[in-house]
Amino acid sequence: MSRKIPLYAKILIGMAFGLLFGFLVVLLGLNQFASDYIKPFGVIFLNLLKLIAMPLIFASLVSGIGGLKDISSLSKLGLKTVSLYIVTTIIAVSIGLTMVSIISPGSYLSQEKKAEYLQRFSNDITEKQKVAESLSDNSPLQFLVDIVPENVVEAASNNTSMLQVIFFAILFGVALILAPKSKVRIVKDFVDGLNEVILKIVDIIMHTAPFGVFALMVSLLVDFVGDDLSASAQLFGSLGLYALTVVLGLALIAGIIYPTFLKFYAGISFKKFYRAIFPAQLVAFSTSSSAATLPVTMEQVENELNVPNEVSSFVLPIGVTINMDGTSLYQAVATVFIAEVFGVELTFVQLLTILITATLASIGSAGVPGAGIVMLIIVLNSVGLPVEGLALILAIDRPLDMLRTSLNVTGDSMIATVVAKSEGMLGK
Ligand code: DAS
Repeated sequence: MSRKIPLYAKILIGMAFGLLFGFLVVLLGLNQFASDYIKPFGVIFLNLLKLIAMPLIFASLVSGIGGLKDISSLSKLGLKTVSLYIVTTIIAVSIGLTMVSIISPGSYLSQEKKAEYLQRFSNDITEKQKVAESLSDNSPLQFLVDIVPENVVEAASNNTSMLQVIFFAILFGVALILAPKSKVRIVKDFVDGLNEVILKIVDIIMHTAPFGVFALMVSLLVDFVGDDLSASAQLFGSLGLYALTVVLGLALIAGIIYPTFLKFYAGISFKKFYRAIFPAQLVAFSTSSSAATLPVTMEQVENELNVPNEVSSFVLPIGVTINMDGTSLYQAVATVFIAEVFGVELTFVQLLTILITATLASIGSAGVPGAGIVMLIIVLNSVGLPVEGLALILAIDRPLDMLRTSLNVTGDSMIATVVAKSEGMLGK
C-alpha cells in the first residue's frame, strides 16, 4: 500500500523543483519561455485561491456565527480575538524596534550605495506614495468608514475589501442568531451546506498546490532575479544586514513567542503546531498573500489542529485582514533602518510613534502582496522620514514579503488555536 505523501511534502517538492528549474531558466536565458508557458499556471493557482477566498469567508463566517448560541458568546469571542491580535502585534513591533536598535543595519550602508539605490529606485515609489497619501488624507476614522460597504456585491468583487465582506457576514450571522429559529432554518441549512461545498472545493484546489507552487517559484525567480543574477546578489550583500534583522525578528516570534502562547494557553507543542500549519506557511510564502492563503490556513487549522469551524471561520478571516505580526515587525525595522541611513537620530517619542503607527498600519494592510511596503509610507510620514527611503529597501522587498506573510498566517493560526482552547472548543 503506497504511503500517502503528506500535503506539505508535496508542496515542498513543488517548491524545490520550482527553485531549481527557475535558476536553470535564468542561467540558460529561457526567461521568455518561462513567462509564456510556466508563469500562467502559477497565476491560475493564485486565481483559484482568490476565487474561493471570498465565498469561503462569507459562508464560513455566517455558518460559524449562526451556529453560536447567542450574541454574548459572539461578543466574548470577538473581544478575545481582537485583543489577542493587538497584543501579539505590539509584541512584534517591540521586538522589531529592539532588534534594529541593537543591530543598527543602517549604519553599514555606504553613502555611494545609498546614492545608487535612491537614483535607481526612486521613480518606483511614486504610485505607492499616491496610494498611501490617499489613505492618510482622510479623517482618522476613515478606516472605520471603509469597513461598511455601500454595495456588498461590489465589495466581494475584489480581495482588498475583505473587511467589508466580513462586516456584512457578521451582520448576517448576528441576524441569523436573533431571528426566530423556525423561520430561518432553511437559510441556516443552506449556508451550512454551502460551507461544506466550498470546503470541498478548497480540497480540490489543494491537489493542484504542488504544481501551482512550482510555477509560482519559477516565475518569481525569473521576475525577481531577471537576467541580472550578479546585480541581485550584490544588492543582497549591502542590504543583507537589514534583511537579516527582519528575518531574525520573524524567527524570534515564530520560535519563541508563538510556542510560548501555544504551550501556556493551548497546551499544544511546537512540533504539532508547525507540522499542522506548514502547508499554509508554504502557500503564504509562495503567494505573498494571506488572503489567498486563507482557504489553506482554515483547512489546516480545522483538520490538523481540531479547531472547530465556528472559531476558525470567525478568527481567521479577521486575522487575515487585521493581524499581521510579520508586517508590523518589518515596518518597525524598515523605518529605523531608513532613519539610520539618512542619519536621523530618532527620539523616544518618535520610537513610540513608530510603535503605534506600525501597529495601526499593519492592521490597515490588506492581505495581498506588497501591502506592507505601501503602508510603510504612513509610518515613515508619522516620524517625518523621507519616503524616498523606500527606494533603499524596494529591491529586496519581495523575499521579505514572502517570509512576513508566512508569519502573518502563522500568527492567525496560533490565535485561532488559543481562542478555541479558551472557549473549551479545541478538538470538539
Ligand atoms: N503580503 C502581505 C500579506 O499577505 C504582508 C505584507 O505585505 O507585509 O500578509
